[in-house]
Amino acid sequence: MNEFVNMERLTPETHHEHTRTGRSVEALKRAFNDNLFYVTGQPFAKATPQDHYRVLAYTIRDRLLERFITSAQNYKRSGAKTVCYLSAEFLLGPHLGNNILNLGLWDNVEQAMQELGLELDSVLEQEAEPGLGNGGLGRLAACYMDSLATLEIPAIGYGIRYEFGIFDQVIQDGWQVEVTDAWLRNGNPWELPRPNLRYPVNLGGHTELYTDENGNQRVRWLPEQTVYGMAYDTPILGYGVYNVNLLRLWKSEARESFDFQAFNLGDYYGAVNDKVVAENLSKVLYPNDEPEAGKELRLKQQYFFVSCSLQDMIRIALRDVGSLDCFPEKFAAQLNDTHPAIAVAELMRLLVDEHALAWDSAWNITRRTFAYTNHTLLPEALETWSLDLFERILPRHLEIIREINNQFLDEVRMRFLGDEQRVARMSLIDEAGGRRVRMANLACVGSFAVNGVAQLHSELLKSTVLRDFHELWPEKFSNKTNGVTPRRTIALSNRPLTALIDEVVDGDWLRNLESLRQLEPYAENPTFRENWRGVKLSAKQRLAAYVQRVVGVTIDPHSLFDMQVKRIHEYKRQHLNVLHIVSLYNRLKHDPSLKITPRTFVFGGKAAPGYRMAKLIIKLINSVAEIVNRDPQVNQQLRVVFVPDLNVKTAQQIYPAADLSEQISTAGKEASGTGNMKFSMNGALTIGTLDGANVEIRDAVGAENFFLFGRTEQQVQELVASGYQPWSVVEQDEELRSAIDLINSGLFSHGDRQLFAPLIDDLLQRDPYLVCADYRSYLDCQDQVAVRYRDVDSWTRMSILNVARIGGFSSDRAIREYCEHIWKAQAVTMNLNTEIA
Ligand code: NBG
Repeated sequence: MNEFVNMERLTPETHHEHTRTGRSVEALKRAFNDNLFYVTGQPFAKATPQDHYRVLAYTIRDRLLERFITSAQNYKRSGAKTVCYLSAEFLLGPHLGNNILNLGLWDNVEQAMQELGLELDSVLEQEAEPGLGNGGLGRLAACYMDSLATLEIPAIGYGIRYEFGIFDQVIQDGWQVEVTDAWLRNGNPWELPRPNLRYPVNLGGHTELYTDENGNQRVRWLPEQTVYGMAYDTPILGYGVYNVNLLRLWKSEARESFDFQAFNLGDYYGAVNDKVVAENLSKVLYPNDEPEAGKELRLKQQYFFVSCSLQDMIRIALRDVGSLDCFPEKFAAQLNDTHPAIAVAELMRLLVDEHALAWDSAWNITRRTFAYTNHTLLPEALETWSLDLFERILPRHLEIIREINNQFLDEVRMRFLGDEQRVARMSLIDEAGGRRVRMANLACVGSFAVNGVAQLHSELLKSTVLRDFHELWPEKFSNKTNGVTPRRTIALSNRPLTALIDEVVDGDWLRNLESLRQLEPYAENPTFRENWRGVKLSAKQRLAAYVQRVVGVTIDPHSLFDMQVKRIHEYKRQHLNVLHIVSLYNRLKHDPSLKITPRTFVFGGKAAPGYRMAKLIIKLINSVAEIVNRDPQVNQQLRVVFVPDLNVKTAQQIYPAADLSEQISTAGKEASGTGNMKFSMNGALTIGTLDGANVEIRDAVGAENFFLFGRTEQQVQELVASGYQPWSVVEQDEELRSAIDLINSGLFSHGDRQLFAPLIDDLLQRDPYLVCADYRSYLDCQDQVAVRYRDVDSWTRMSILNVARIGGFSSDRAIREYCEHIWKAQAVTMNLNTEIA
């Protein structure tokens, strides 16, 4: 008999009386008390809120583990293909609420807590989130893990267990101050350390030729240093299904706590030092948008996690299949941006040097294993490594890349006779000037599929940065528009909205988000609209209370909540938003009787620590906020707040409260955006440019339910090509000029006229992101927003329609497309009673 068939018998969780895994309120209470005693070693009366969190986390984890183990066994037995998502970032957000939701235990846990005299929300509040990502890219990886599990696709997420995630942001005197994120301080109940899963990772040194026992010429790498990667596993439970997938993160370690030989030789400090150096590798997440300096550690990090992951995959393949020939049938490995692109060379090295495959067979396997997602068109964000650095850290990989490059460039030469410029552009090594390894080129050459993350972005990839590759291999390219998980975006963040949707939408809409279409007719139902507004108002009241507590500013939940929440970056144009605020301030000051639609502007987002302009934008927002909020002549109609420390947890408070979502990047710069989807799913209307996924969101919700402004990507190109002169735009627009003058006057900077000069001068002289050029169109559009908001019913109608039509932006849809077109991966369905094939 199949030992995995009868899960009814295997699974004690179906028995209410079973404390360790039972699902009833009684069983949960008993388990909680049990764990409180045995895990924290404390009597109930002495437990702190943090203890309550930890104990509930273990209680819930107990209810995942059997599913976790059974899933792994079933996946193995089924022989199904496994998706490996290689990503330097996974921005997971707190686990506890998500796991309770996905287990279908919300009501029972809530009641159990209540009966124990605790409040579930306060317990959830205690969790320190794993901030192992910068923003959209890392959060996307987490949404995709959620969808893979929910769609029952066997998958492993591979990444780095950073000891310090993205820094915590504190605002002092209006400036961003970075504080280290010690998320592991209180331990992490969700991870299972796997001391038996450790892989060596070599760094530095040199290579040498040798002849093996069969008389073949081989290469040996004699590294300068070897560190070890140890696995830490986190179970990723699907929503409403039995499947639990695996997130495997690597922590770097020295071989031994002490190098005993050095110890015996008396070099005590040298021995400890090796340990320190090895452990540094997974110490801290790099904030993106950083200037080039000091990135040696970053290259080592990338190689470290990729090498551990590929060694792990090879171990699994040899264990399950017994050979590496079928590696591409066993695994589809997705490269999340170029951060793991070194995998192409590393898999070649492992296959050729370590497993003695012939070069051609190894290359055949490699090219059929990887697929690459590009996440940006910004030239400064395309990764390259100086040849010197690369050779110093990864001498063997440079040899391999040169060999791949030789064969590849021959292919190019044969296809495009005599086109040596093309050969130079496509080379994996940029031979001009600085001599650098181009990671995007390596990813394209080593992958069977390349995709962008929104239609416009994928088109621009083909016509700009990856044009040559598209001309060579058009069949490799496709689009996979991003998506976000409705479980966290709606169900966890916005329970009142979830309950209201539940009342009228049939079926399991959280698993089939297109069902939200059923909401459309309710846009015409006055009672439903009233309830819809009630839900929005309650979210705004919650946020207002949060802002009062955290920022100390009072905001009016009846005003229009106008929000821009995302990383701070010039291309995202938070400063365009600020120019609108300053213009409204000007209007109100010049006409004291003027009545505008009262607005609360909410900003949130981190700036890279080394990105001076972005940090100055934060200071500007806070400086404008200080004056506006204090001025009694305007502050009944205008308020500005900067919510500090945007992360997954704080974002969950913010999205539900938005009336208006600012998606105002310069057309052609935002690859996709995912915040745009999160706001829209929570009933906010979008003001946006035709950029990234905005284009598709507008198509989906209807142009009449979207506030469009600004130049198109084409018009941006044309304006730049024709010699854009920002100051001449400013000269011709009096309102823009007054806004800029007001900032220059020192009003917002206690009379200091120099403070914002770098920002203003850049706007007047270069304005690389066309803030001035789009200002007029933006302001006119904002005036329309103000008018439309006053028509309460029509606004509510638009809001309902936005949610009704946003179903296509679920990450389930995106993952289905990846599975079907790229990964060729299929579900392994499990349920309590049926047999699996
Ligand atoms: C970001 C883009 C966003 C996009 C996310 C997820 C990087 C390199 N890119 O527009 O800027 O939504 O990726 O695809 O972080």
